[in-house]
Amino acid sequence: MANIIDGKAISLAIKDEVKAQIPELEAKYGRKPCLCVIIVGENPASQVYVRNKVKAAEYVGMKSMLLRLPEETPEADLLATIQKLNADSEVDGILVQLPLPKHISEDKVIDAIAKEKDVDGFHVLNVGSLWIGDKCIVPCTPKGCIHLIKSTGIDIKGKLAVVVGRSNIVGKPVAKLLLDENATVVIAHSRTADLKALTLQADILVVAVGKENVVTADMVKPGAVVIDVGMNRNAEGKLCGDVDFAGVSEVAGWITPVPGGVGPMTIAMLMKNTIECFLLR
Ligand code: BQF
Repeated sequence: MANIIDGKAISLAIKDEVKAQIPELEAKYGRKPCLCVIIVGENPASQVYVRNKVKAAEYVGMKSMLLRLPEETPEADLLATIQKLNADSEVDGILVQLPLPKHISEDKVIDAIAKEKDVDGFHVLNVGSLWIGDKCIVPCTPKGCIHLIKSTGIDIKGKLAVVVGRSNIVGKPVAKLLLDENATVVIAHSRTADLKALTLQADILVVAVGKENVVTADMVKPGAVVIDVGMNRNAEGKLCGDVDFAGVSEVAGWITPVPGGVGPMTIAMLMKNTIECFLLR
């Protein structure tokens, strides 16, 4: 039976660290860090996510702003809002909740954010810096995944890490971070010829596809560390990941649950990134 990696507890410890830092930062710089979250439209999942982010900011004692814009907001208006926040010396971090309505270009919007206020680390210049190996803002979810893997005490160096999924938000950056830890990294995806043959060799398996039961017990090497980034609703409407938790937890050495695994770590890393952005300015 696998050890369960308690993302909720680990994220709480990180948030408490940040919470302890805020009064020191305020004493030193005369103001608190401030995170601004923008949501466009009424996507119910996005509503929950932005609420989690604002709640966490309140918990750690930083300033936060939530801007709600209607679904029909023209792209130009959103870009103008971002320009204003870029120029606002009180704002340290700007986050635009994704996905955006179809008439708005996510790339254009993300790249309009001043790169030193890009708390998500999605700006093209931050992505470039990440891949070159320069200092940068590291995307929250990948950063949280590495934190969870390290929490097991296993040594990442030299291990075979298989990442399933190749999104710009999780798959690609988490692969780069694993490479930085000297893992041997394979990225698998929907066109991978024999997924099971790869995953069976993985010492570390990160699954970020966005589909239920992509990884089952027969696909996992005994003792492996399994990080489930998925956030799906199953037939009964319950939250579930991309990994068959019941089955895989019989085989894996370590596994993250959903909920209570990677999700809370994403939020904790956002708090850390906001502090980093504050210190950049
Ligand atoms: C938990 C996200 C898919 C697409 C866009 C805690 C969150 C989720 C779960 C959360 C996510 C997922 C976020 C739990 C933010 C993580 O207790 O398990 C927190 O708020 N997340 C997002 O902003 O955009 C997404 C998943």
